[in-house]
Amino acid sequence: MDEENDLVIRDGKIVTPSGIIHSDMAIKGTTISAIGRNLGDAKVNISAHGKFVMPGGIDSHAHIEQMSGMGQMNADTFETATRSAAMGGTTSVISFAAQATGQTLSDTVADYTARARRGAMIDYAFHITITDTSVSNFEDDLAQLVATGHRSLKIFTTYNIQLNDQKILKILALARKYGALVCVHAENDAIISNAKEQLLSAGRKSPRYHAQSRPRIAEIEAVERICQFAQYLDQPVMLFHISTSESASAVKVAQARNAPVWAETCPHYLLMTEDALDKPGLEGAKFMCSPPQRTTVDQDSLWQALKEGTLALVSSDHAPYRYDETGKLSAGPDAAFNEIANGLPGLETRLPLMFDAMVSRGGQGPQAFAQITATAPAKLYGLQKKGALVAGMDADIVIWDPERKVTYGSNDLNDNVGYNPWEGRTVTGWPAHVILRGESLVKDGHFFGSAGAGNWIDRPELATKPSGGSQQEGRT
Ligand code: DUC
Ligand code: ZN
Ligand code: ZN
Repeated sequence: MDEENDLVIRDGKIVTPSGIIHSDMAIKGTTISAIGRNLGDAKVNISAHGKFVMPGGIDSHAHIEQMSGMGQMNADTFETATRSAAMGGTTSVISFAAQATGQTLSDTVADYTARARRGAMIDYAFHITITDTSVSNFEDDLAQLVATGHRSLKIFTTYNIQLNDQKILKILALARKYGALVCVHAENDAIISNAKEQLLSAGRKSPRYHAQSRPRIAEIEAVERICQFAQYLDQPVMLFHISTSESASAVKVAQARNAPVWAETCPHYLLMTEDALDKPGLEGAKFMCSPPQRTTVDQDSLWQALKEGTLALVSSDHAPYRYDETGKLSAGPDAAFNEIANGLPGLETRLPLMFDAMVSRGGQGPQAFAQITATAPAKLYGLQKKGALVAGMDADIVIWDPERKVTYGSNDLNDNVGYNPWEGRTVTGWPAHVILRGESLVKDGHFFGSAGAGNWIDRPELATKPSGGSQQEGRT
């Protein structure tokens, strides 16, 4: 006789890749064992009547317990960041193992592994951020790390950790050789330096000038260049945080000619404009990120690009700094925009914002939401047992209450940031019950996680290969 189920979620609208099924879902141990009716008894039964049963969110771009490009430690530990993520319905995160200058890649990954093992409450993987290719054992370390399941790298074209074109090509070639995806922060550094210099010499230093200091053309140029590099070497890349209409078009054009490129955007580009920076005093610093928020025209283009699949997914780019002297105001109350850390918290708000915009107001439906917040990131980054509600997959599940309305307050998140950039915004739809590998992590606002309970996610291979137009995989 069949063993009893550990958990059955009954009578929910189960959002699967092949459709929405009004049914029950059984979990044995850490795994989804069946979807259907008459699944038998269970040790625990949960009613999901009137609710959506969704895959746990996967946030594939978050900065945790990490130094910024400007050399500042961010505000969250793995413990605070992953608690916050879980409270917002996210059960897996890919953060960064960021190489310090002179540090070997193996030491880098060992460092971040130790931090995550201590604190992480949800499952995690790392993008290895490469900033210094001159360190000892570079290629052997890289080969070894990729072979042991670290299947994504991250590089910058700007900040003091940028790689020049020659080094970028070298990394793309190595990634191709060993089988990793390369994620890119793509903005042209020379254009930014030029714009910054002009603004500062004219005395324009308040946060609102941050947007002008990173002109849209800086992003467009670098995105186009990286698309060409990806095609030249036939090496898949993921273009991070697309903010402009023209960059989205450049990605679309590159995909049409079969360049192996994917791209993502973030809620703050879809739902904020550069007006967010234009506040009294330094208040605008709370919203400063790079690339900066743009215009409503860009927002429309990004939404369209998401619908078409040009943009494959939405991540948070969680980059947490407190609005005090430990974070945004570390250069004092008269800081110029170029002395203020870039980034805003987003792990906890990404899913409710996207559910509200796509499902409650946008008419795109829960399947499209699950695709861009869980299924696509799992596929593109090789998280083989995550991102879809199918028998055999990890039981990472969120029961969404589509009716619950929440208005964000000034300091109501569970991270260590101390402000909510979405203060005053009302969202409809809320992650009522969050389950990680069969165990309740959050229920009705109560948190049951524990530090160190998150597992590192091995990625034995990427779902996509660097040739033959297979980059279409993961699109809607
Ligand atoms: N920009 C980055 O490049 N990284 C973190 C946050 C940000 O705004
Ligand atoms: Zn970035
Ligand atoms: Zn980032």
